[in-house]
Amino acid sequence: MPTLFDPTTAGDLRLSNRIVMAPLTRNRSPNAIPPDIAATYYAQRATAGLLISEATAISHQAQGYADVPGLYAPEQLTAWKKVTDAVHQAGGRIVTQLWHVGRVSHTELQPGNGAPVAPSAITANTRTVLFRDGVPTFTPTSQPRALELSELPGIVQAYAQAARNAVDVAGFDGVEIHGANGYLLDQFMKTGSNQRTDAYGGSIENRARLLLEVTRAVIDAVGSGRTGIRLSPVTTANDAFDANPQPLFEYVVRELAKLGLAYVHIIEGATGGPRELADRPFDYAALKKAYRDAGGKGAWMVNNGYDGELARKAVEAGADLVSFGRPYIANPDLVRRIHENAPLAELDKKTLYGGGAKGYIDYPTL
Ligand code: 8OZ
Repeated sequence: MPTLFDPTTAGDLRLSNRIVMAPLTRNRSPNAIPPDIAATYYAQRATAGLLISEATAISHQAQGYADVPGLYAPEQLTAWKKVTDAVHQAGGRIVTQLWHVGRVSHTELQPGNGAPVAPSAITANTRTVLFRDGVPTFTPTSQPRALELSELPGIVQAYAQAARNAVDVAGFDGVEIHGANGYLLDQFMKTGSNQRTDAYGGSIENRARLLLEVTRAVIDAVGSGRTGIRLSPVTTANDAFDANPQPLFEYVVRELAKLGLAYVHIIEGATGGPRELADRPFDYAALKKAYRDAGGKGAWMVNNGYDGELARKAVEAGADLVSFGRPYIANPDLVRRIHENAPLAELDKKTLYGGGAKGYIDYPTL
């Protein structure tokens, strides 16, 4: 029986253990360019089997928060290369998370101050982070406009180009498609945000179409062994809601199984909140079985609210990888702390979003 601390592989990625740093938005990238201290921040955490970068915009239109990084301009890629070099120097592996926020944005952040784009013109009941006098301020998202059918191929291509940029130029070991947390691809999949009547709305097959097209295009760009995906079947994040998530996500993972991904990353329950939701029941074992029965060979990564004990149990129950988000902020040596059953440091909420080195690269190791 493998343990959390045994090496493994996820597609083409060789990982020194099964503990993963989950993507964490930190809003420290003015002009969408990661700061120099991002190299220190990620390298400090390189003992994780795999680091997943903070969510990173695939285009200007894809951006929904102040000071989040991008993967579409040369200065951004040059800055990311410093990060990936530092992580590799420290013996780690790092993939980036490909992000299009869809309707979770604000006109202030959009090209030409236009409306954010979405499957349908339904405003999300959620807030984004803008800076007001340098202070991160939660602000309601703007009314979106529905994407034209003719715009969708361009969005698929933007994912593929960002993936190529990430691997070929910025030196990432791979990419994770952000299909979770109420952002664009999740908006298309779920009934609460998709009222389209074309080939991208209505049936499960239609609602899953954009996610699967993006996945195929990214695989064509960087290879299936370097491509992972993150899904959140029942999250409440960003007003996400689907009337019948079990058959939707079982269909999605059966289709993904045919594509040969490096890993499938599942947020169980409400992102950063309860793992079980009374009004949104979901059978994760059935989801994994649907993937394996359809021939899916990618690593199965579980997430949300794990501690060392729960993670050990998850691996015993057959999870291949366990990702930790918030615990990684204040515990750069989380692998060692879990291994030694050492106490975990608490993060400072005041320095979570925005700012500089404080609360970013100054959390000590044991
Ligand atoms: C917290 C704040 C802003 C963005 C996600 C990218 O939930 C995020 C995010 C999280 O996936």
